[in-house]
Amino acid sequence: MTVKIFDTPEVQDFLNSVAGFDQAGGNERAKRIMHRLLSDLFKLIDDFDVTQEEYWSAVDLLNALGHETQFGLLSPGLGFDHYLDMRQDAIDAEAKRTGGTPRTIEGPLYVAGAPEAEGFARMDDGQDPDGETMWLTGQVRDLDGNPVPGAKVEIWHANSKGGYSFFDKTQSEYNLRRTIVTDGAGRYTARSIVPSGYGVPEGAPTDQVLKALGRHGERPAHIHYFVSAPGHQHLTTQINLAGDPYTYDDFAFATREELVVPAQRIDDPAEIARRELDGPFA
Ligand code: MBD
Ligand code: FE
Repeated sequence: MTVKIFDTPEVQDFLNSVAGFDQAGGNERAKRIMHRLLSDLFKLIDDFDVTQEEYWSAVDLLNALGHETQFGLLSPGLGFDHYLDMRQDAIDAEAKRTGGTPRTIEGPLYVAGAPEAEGFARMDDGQDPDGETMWLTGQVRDLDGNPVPGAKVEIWHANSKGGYSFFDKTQSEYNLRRTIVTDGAGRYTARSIVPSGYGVPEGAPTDQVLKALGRHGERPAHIHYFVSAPGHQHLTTQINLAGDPYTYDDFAFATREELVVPAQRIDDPAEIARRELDGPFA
C-alpha cells in the first residue's frame, strides 16, 4: 500500500517543531539547514515508500560507517569532495582568481606533523621490498611565473600496496609523508617510491554502499600535495601517474587532465648513481 502524507499540515507543523522553528534558542542557520535536510528526506521516504526495515538498515549502515571512521571515505565516493571543489573553482573564477595548477580533493588520509626538510627529502623508510625508486621534483611559481622560495610543499602518498602510513600500522611513522620547504629557486626534490593505487577495503561499509551502486572503490596511483606560502592561496592538489587503468575511472572523481603526469624511466647507470647520493641533484 502506498500513502502520501508529506504535504499535509500535520507533517509540515511536525517538521517545524523538529527543526526548532518554534524555539527561541539555537542557531538560525542550523535550524534552516536541518529543516531543509529533514524535509528532503521525509519527502524521499514518502515518494519511495521507504519501509521501516529499509530505514533501520540505513541506520545500521551509518553506525558502521561511524564506527570504522569511514564517513570521510564514503564522502569522495559519493562525490561530495569533488562537488565542493567544483564550487570552489566557480567561486575563484567569480573572484578572478584563475590560473596555476588546478586543485583537487584532499581525501581522508592526510596526517599533520610530517618531518620537515629544506629543498630535499627522502620520503620512504626503505622498508618496502617492492618499492621502486621514484624522484619527484618541481618548482613552486606564482601566477606571474616567478619562483616562490620558502614555500611549504607537503607531500603524502601510498606505498607499493596502496597503503598509507598511520592508517596502515605495518608502516613506520610518517612513512611517505614529508614537508619540503622550497629552495632559493622555489624548487623541491623528493626521493621516494612509486605508489600503487588505493582500493576501499573489501566488505567495509563504504564498499557495501559502492557495491549497491554497482561501483568499484579503486583510485589510480596518485601523490597528494598541499602547497602554501605567505600571501598566497593554499593549494590542495594531487598528481596522477599516467597509464593507470583507473586514471579516468577514479571512485573519488579526483582526476583532472592537467594533473596526469607521465613518469620518465631512468636507465642510465651514471644518472642513477648521481641520484643515489640522496640529495638534490643538479
Ligand atoms: C585515498 O588515497 C584518497 O586519496 C581518497 C580521496 C580516498 C580514499 C583513499
Ligand atoms: Fe590518496
